[in-house]
Amino acid sequence: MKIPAFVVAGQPNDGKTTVVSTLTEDDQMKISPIPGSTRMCRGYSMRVDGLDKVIIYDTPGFQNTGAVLEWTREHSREFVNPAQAFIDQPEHREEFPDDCEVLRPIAEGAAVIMVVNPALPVMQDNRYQAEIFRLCGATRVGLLNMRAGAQPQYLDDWTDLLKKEMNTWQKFDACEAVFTDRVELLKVFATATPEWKEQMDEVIVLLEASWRERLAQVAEGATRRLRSIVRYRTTETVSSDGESELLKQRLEKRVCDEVRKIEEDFRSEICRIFRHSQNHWQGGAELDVDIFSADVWELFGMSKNGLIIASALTGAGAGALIDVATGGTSLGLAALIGGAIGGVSAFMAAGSAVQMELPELRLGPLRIPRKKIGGQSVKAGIQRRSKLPGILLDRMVAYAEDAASWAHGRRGTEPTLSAERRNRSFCNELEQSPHQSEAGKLQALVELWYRTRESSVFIAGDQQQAIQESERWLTDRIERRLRERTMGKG
Ligand SMILES: Nc1nc2c(ncn2[C@@H]2O[C@H](COP(=O)(O)OP(=O)(O)O)[C@@H](O)[C@H]2O)c(=O)[nH]1
Ligand SMILES: [Mg+2]
Repeated sequence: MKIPAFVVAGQPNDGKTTVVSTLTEDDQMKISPIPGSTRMCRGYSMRVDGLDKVIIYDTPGFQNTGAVLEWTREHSREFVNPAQAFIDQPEHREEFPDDCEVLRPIAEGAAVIMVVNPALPVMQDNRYQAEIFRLCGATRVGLLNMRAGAQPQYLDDWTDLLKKEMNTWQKFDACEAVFTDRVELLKVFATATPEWKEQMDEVIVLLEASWRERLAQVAEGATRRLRSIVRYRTTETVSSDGESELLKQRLEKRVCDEVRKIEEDFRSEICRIFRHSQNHWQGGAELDVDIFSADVWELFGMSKNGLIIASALTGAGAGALIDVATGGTSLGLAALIGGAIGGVSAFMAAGSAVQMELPELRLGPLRIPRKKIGGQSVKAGIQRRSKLPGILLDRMVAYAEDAASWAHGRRGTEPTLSAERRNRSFCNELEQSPHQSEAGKLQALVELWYRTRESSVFIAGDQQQAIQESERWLTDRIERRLRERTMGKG
C-alpha cells in the first residue's frame, strides 16, 4: 500500500522548506532567507517508531507559472494525469525543469500543500498556481504560514483565494508550531484526503503514543539522574594535613564536574529523543550557563545573601560540598573542612571496607565524629539541604520543555520560553517541609536518597519500597507536567 504523500508548493521564500522540516522533525534541511535555495524536489519522511509513515516533498516552486498554466488549461482534459503528461514532453523537461520537479510528485498522486505568506499580497501568479493544481486534479490544502511578528495584512485576501481554490485550508506557524499544532495539521490533511484517511488517522494515533513514550523516557531519565547526583559520593585519602586545602578543592571540583557531566548527559539524551542535532540546535541556550555560576543561583531565586553564605561555605561551587568524612584523628583537617562547610554537614567515617554514619559531637560550629574508623579519608558529595537538586531538576525539565517545543524548521537563537515562563517549582518545593502534603514529597525523596547514599547503609525493605514509590511519583509528576506543556491538559 502506498503511503500518504504530500508536496509543498508556493512562492520562493514563503516557508516551504520550513514547513517540511517542522513536520518531519528534520533540522538538517537547508532553510535560507535567499530565495531559490531549494533546487530539487526531494521527499522527506515522517517517521514514527522507525517507519516511514508519510512522505512530504520539498520543491523549488514553479518558475514558469504562466507557461505551465497555459499548457494545462489547453490540455488537461485530454489526459487522465495532466501532470504526468506535462513532464512526459521532453521539451518541458528541458525548458521548465523546476516546474517538472513540482509536478512530478503530483503526477504520482501526492496531495498539494500550498504554502502562502499572508504578510504578502496575493499575486496573479498565486492564483495561476492554484489553478494548475486544480486542473491537475490534485487534492489541495492551503497553508497560511503565519509568522510571529509579521503583520498578516493580506489574510482576508488569501483566505478568499484558499476557500475558492483549495479543498481545505489551515493556519500554521512553521517556526513556532509545537506538537499539538502538528497533530492538528495532520488531522486537516487526513480529512482532506479521503483516500488516505485511514492511514493518516493511524499515523496520528501512533504519533501521539510515541510522543507520550518520549515524555515518559525524559521523566524517567530526569529522576534517574537526579538520584545519581544526590547519591554521588567520592572519597579520597589524606596523606598529610598540608595538602588538605588542595584536597578539598580537588573533591569539590570532582563533585561539580560530576553534576556537569550528568546534566550534559541528560541533554544529549533529550536531543536524541526530540531529534535535534546537538551542534545545530540553539534552543535552551540560556540554560547553557554553568549550573554553579552565580547567575543560575540567582535565576532560581536564591537571594544574594543566600548565595554569599553558600559561597562562603563551599567556595565557588555553592551547594557542591559536601558531607565530609574524616576517619583520621586530624582535628586540623576537620577544622579546616568543618570551617568551610559550617554546621550543615554531617561527618561521616570511612573505614577501609565499612563506611557508616556515626553519631556526631558538636563543638561550636563544628561537628566531629565520636569514633574514628580506618585511615584518614574525606568524602564529598552534594551537600544535604542544598538547593542543587531542585535547580538541577528545574533545569532538566526546562531543557526538555524547550527541546519538545522547538520546531525543527526554526533557525536562529531566540529563546523559546521567556524567563517568566521558566518554572522554578521544583526548586521552591525543596524549601517546603517534608511533612507538608504534595509539596514536601520531593524533599522527602531527596532526603531518602541522601540517607541511603552510602552503599553500606542497610536499606530496610520498607524504606526501599518508599524510595521506589517516591521515585515513581516524581517521574509521573515530571511526565504530567511535560504532557500539560506539550499536549495540553488531559
Ligand atoms: N518567522 C518566521 N519565519 C519563517 C517562517 N517560515 C519561513 N520563515 C523564514 O523565511 C525564510 C525562507 O524560508 P524557507 O523555508 O527556506 O522558504 P522556501 O523558499 O519556501 O523553502 C527563512 O529565512 C525562514 O526562516 C515562519 O513561519 N515564521
Ligand atoms: Mg525551500
